[in-house]
Amino acid sequence: MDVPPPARSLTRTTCPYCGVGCGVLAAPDGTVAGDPDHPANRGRLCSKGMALGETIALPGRLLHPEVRGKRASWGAALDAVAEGFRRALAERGPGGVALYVSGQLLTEDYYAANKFAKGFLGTANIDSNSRLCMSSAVAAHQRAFGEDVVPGVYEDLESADLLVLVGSNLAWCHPVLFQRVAAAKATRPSMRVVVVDPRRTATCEGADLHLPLRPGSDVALFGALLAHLHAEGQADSAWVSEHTRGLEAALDAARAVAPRAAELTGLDPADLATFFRWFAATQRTVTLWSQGVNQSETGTDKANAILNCHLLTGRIGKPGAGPFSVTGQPNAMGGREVGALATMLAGHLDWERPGEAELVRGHWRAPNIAVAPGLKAVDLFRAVSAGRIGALWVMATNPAVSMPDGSSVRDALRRAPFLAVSDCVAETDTAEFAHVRLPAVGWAEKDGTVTNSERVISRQRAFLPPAGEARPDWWIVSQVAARLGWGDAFAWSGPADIFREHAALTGLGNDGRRAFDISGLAAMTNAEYAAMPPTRWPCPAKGPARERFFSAGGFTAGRARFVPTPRRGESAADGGDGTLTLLTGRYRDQWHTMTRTGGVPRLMAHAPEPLLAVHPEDARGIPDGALARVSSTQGAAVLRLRHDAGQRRGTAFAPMHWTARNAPAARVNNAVPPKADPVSGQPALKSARVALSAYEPAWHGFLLARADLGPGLAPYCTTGLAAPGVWRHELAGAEEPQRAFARLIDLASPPGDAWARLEDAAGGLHRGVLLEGGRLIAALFLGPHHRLPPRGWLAALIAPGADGATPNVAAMLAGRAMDGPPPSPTLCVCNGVSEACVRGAIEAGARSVAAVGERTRAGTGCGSCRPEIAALLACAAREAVPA
Ligand SMILES: Nc1nc2c(c(=O)[nH]1)N[C@H]1C(S)=C(S)[C@@H](COP(=O)(O)OP(=O)(O)OC[C@H]3O[C@@H](n4cnc5c(=O)[nH]c(N)nc54)[C@H](O)[C@@H]3O)O[C@H]1N2
Ligand SMILES: Nc1nc2c(c(=O)[nH]1)N[C@H]1C(S)=C(S)[C@@H](COP(=O)(O)OP(=O)(O)OC[C@H]3O[C@@H](n4cnc5c(=O)[nH]c(N)nc54)[C@H](O)[C@@H]3O)O[C@H]1N2
Ligand code: SF4
Ligand SMILES: [Mo]
Repeated sequence: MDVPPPARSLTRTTCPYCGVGCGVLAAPDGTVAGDPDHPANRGRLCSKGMALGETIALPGRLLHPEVRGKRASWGAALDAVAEGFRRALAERGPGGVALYVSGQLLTEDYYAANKFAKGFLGTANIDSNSRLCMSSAVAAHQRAFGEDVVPGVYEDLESADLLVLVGSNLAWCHPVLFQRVAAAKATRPSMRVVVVDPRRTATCEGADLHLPLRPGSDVALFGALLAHLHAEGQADSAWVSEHTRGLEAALDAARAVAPRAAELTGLDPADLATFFRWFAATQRTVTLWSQGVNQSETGTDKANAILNCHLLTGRIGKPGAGPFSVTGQPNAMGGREVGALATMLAGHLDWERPGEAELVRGHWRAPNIAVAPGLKAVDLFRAVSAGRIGALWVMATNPAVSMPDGSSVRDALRRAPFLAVSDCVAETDTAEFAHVRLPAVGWAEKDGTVTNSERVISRQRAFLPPAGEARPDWWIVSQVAARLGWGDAFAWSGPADIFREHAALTGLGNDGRRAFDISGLAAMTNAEYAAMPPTRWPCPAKGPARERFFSAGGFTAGRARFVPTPRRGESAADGGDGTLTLLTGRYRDQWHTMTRTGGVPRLMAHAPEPLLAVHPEDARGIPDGALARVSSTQGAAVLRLRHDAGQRRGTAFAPMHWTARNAPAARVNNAVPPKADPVSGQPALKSARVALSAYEPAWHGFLLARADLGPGLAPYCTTGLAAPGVWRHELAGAEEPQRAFARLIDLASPPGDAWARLEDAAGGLHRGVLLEGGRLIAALFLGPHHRLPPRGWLAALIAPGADGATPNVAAMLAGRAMDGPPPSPTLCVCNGVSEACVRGAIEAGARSVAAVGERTRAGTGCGSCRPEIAALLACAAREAVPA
């Protein structure tokens, strides 16, 4: 294996978080900056990207292989994985083994895993967390175009006159793209932005229209739009007749829903009319969509309903016009390219097209190529649960948290006869069940490529040596393959070898028939690969390269297809039956299951605890800040309730991020049933029907300490960093408060440590602070009410290294800061500016985001918080206008 020499100067690499794919300049000391030359971000980074340096040296890395909980050599661990698979193959055949992989693998890792499974294990039971993420978009592209292709590029979002964002919280989930859009709109105010989302998100700030539709009603909305566009004579008839088929059937289905559009979507008919008018009148229209579309029982139809509108108007693959599915993970696109989903082959080749499986078999010299699709994620874990999978290998994903029906998935993992987990972090909810743990290199150590949402392939380059004994994922796969007797086919000396093999595959039998063709990169030398600049596909060995697809037809299927999207069983939202629709999703500063972002104190400051947002009138009398339970037929979760007038009536929103490590009661996927879209198999992660009730513990409390005391302190327990070196546990429990207080004091300190206490047993009030050498080192507050003294100033006192005078114990126990402003959540994590401080600046006369920035520095760093500052300004402006 070639190991690149450690970097001495700045390394050009790519952010490992979202699918925007920002270029990063990284220094060996871990300092990062946006790469001014990268086409995706031109120097920008969001809050998560800016904090990458702080994730590099996080504790908790998996540093060496482990077999059954014990440290093992690489040889022993690889032998154990090979043996696990050998045995399962012998007992059950190729259908009895499986891999579950991830859009966070590099293309080279992904290619290796797919080749191993489909070519050599002989099974297509390799699915990816992209099933939970992109599979509805993939299926819709395939149905419409005959191939999974995103036709446009990011510049189209900037040059559009109308940008429609559907089920996308771009401001938080693709922040740099959102900033590009905001900048374009600022220089060209005639550009319009419409947001289609049941809740009012940060993305709505500055939008011209927000359509808070009923969850799941996107098919009706875009069906009605199709009928409207046709009726208004907006069809590009010549283009449609030359390049498409199936319009009449799609129109029939659309006309059936159109008259009921307002009723079905629950939207104001005037807003609907405005949207339809704008869409009809604007040639340069981009419709961008994300998980509010894909993660639905009608996800594929939703996406096709959007594609239909673009096909009818011929607005596709043109500057400023086209449908645009944005990818979530850094390499969601790369995974689709290598075909590492159970329903794909490799290199956009397909079992269904005659001869293509044979091409792949030949290229791989595969003895035993899979002949048909394998199990999709939900079915895969069901099969594990039913004992039909003898060996499972999970790479770079945390299904115990991220899959719906969380408790069944954990049961399945527990029951698997053999489970290998490759991760860079030691203790994940999934790794808990592993027989073998394999340490993978982390972001700063990885070397390979990723493809972003606009088909740009970028290099991730290592700038640090591997931590401990960690190894690249492709290498781990190749070593297991070698032990199973397939070493020749996996004898790569580095990622460049794999990339060339992958690139060559995309040219086989292609001749312009498939859009995905990077055969022009197959002859790259190692040096060229090392220096490869961001490169958009296609890059065919023969024939023209191009920016966009399909403006002049040329669909992989010959003609594009209008897919009829009749209304089928969308959930009856709006709480008519007393239940709410649980929309789950993301927070601005957290990445999925928090294995990296959760370790950075300033990224925890924006949302220290998971919140359940509901409209105040749906709160069932439960006060803001109290604990609430949501329960479905599947299971339940407990979160802190947040009244939010921006939440559509009949819906609730909860983040997907918290885990058994940091908030066991708040794992929302315990309440999400494993229902899936019938076409794509993508789970409906945004439409659980839940009942809301008060969660009434005997006591509420918090504990601040210089150690993580674990997630088991109380039935409700969240854990997070409140300041560097200070852990904050939010607690609630059923036992008698005095007992709980004594128990927690014992847990939090060595016996004999003297806590200063203030207790009122009759009132259920118990407070204690622990000092060491005049410095505060822990605080425990319990009370009968969820309203407890603020934590921020206590956390600041506990922080190791924080200087300051000996604190006033009486004031601390009284829960009073001696001086200083009341604490409030941190809005701007770059400059540590609180929401209260921003409000203060607005009260003092700041009237724009820039003016707030001048006074407070908020919003002058990465800019991720600007939408929230704008929201506070808008709110203040509304309050200032007399009713
Ligand atoms: N900060 C942060 N950024 C991320 C990630 C992260 O973990 N954290 N993850 C990345 C990944 S992998 C992904 S896939 C993307 C996801 O990016 P997004 O899809 O933008 O994020 P979500 O919050 O999952 O959901 C988007 C919105 O869908 C809305 N929605 C729910 N149901 C419906 C519906 O029926 N119709 C419509 N129109 N809208 C609906 C929700 O209210 C929510 O605001 O983010 C990527 N970026
Ligand atoms: N309720 C609900 N559930 C959801 C969603 C939702 O919106 N709502 N969204 C879904 C979507 S879109 C997604 S993409 C998934 C994401 O869900 P997951 O993929 O389960 O979440 P991550 O925390 O990103 O898990 C990645 C794991 O890989 C590890 N890792 C990082 N880099 C590497 C590497 O290079 N090699 C290896 N071997 N390991 C690595 C990390 O430490 C981490 O443990 O969640 C899905 N689940
Ligand atoms: S927008 Fe943020 S998370 Fe996404 S790639 Fe860029 S810096 Fe990374
Ligand atoms: Mo995703």
